[in-house]
Amino acid sequence: MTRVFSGIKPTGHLTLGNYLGAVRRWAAVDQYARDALFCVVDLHALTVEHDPARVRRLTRQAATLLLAAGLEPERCTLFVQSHVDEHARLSYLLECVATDGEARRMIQYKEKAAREREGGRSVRLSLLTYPVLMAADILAHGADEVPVGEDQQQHVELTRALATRFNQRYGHVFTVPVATRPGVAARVMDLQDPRSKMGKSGGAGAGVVHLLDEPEVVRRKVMRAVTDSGTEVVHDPEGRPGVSNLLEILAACGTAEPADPVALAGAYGSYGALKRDTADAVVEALRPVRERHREWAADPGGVDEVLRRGAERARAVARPTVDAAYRAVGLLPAV
Ligand code: AQP
Repeated sequence: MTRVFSGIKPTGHLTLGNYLGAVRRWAAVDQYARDALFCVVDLHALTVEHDPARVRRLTRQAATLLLAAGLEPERCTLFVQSHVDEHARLSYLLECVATDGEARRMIQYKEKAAREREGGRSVRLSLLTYPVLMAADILAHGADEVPVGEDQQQHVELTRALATRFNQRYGHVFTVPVATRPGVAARVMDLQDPRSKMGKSGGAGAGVVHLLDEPEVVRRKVMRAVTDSGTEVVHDPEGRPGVSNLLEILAACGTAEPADPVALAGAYGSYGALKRDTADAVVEALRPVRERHREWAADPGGVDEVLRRGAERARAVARPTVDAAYRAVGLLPAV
C-alpha cells in the first residue's frame, strides 16, 4: 500500500492555506486510500525565536485541529515529531550526506533568515538544517508520497536528492518519495497582501483566515480582501493576484471536487459578488471543522491518547529503516 507522510509546524494557528494546501486532502483522500502518517513537527518550531509554553500549547492545539479537520485515529497515524526519536537520529546521518550549498539554496531559509536579521535576531543553525530534518521525517517512514502545499516542493526535492545520494553511496535503504499537490489552491495567498503566502507565523493579520475564525470574522476578512485595479474578474495570478487568489479559494471550497478557477471567473461580473460567494464557501468549508473541534477540545485526554498510540506506531514504522541507515553508513550496532 502506498505510504504517505506529511507534517505541520506548531508555529501559529492553522490557516485556510494549511487546510486547502494540505490538511483537507489528508482527511478526504490520503487516510482512506493510503497508509498515512501525519505529524505535528514541533522540532521545526524551534528554528526561530520561540516561547516554550506557546510551542507546547500550539502542539496540542495543532493535533486537536487535525482531528477536527477530519483525521480519524482508526484510519491514520497522528503523532508528535519529538515523541519519536528516530527523526532526530536520522537527521544527523542525512546532514552527513547533504552539502552546505544545498541547504543555503533553500528559499525558505533565505526568506526566514532575512526576516530574523531584519528583526535584529541571530539566525539559528537549525533554520539552515531544518530541511534536512524534514527529509529525515519523510525518509524514516519510507513514504512514497508527501502531500504538501507548493511552498514545500523544494524541500521534498531536497529529500529526493538526499535519498538517492544515500542509496547510491551506501546501498538501498530509502524509498525516494514524490510530492503531491492539490489541483487548486496549492499556494493560498494573504488576503491583504496577495503577493505573499498566507502564513500562520505572521500573527493575527487581517489577511489570514484561521480555521477557528467565527463565520462573521471570515466574512469580514474575505470582504475586505485586497483586489486589483480594474473591475474585470479574470484568473491571472501574475497580473491580478488578489482576484485570482479569491477564485482559487472559491474553486477549492465551493464544491467537493475543486472547480476550475478560470471557468469560475467567467461567472462573475463584479468583485463584490465574487467576494460574497467566496466568503460563503469558506464559512461552509470550515463549518464541520469548527463543529468537530468543540468535541475534541473538550477531550484533551482523548487527544493525548491518540498521540500516544500514534507515536508508538510511528516508532515501530521508523526504527527498522533508521537502524538500517545506521548500519549502512558503517556505525557499529550496539549490543
Ligand atoms: N498558504 C498556503 N497555501 C497552501 N498550502 C500551504 N501550506 C502552508 N501554507 C500554505 C501547507 O501546509 C502544510 C503545513 O505547513 P507548515 O506548518 O509547514 O508551514 P506554514 O503554515 O507555512 O508555517 P510557517 O513555516 O511557520 O511559515 P509562515 O512563516 O509562512 O507562516 C504544508 O504542506 C504547507 O505546504
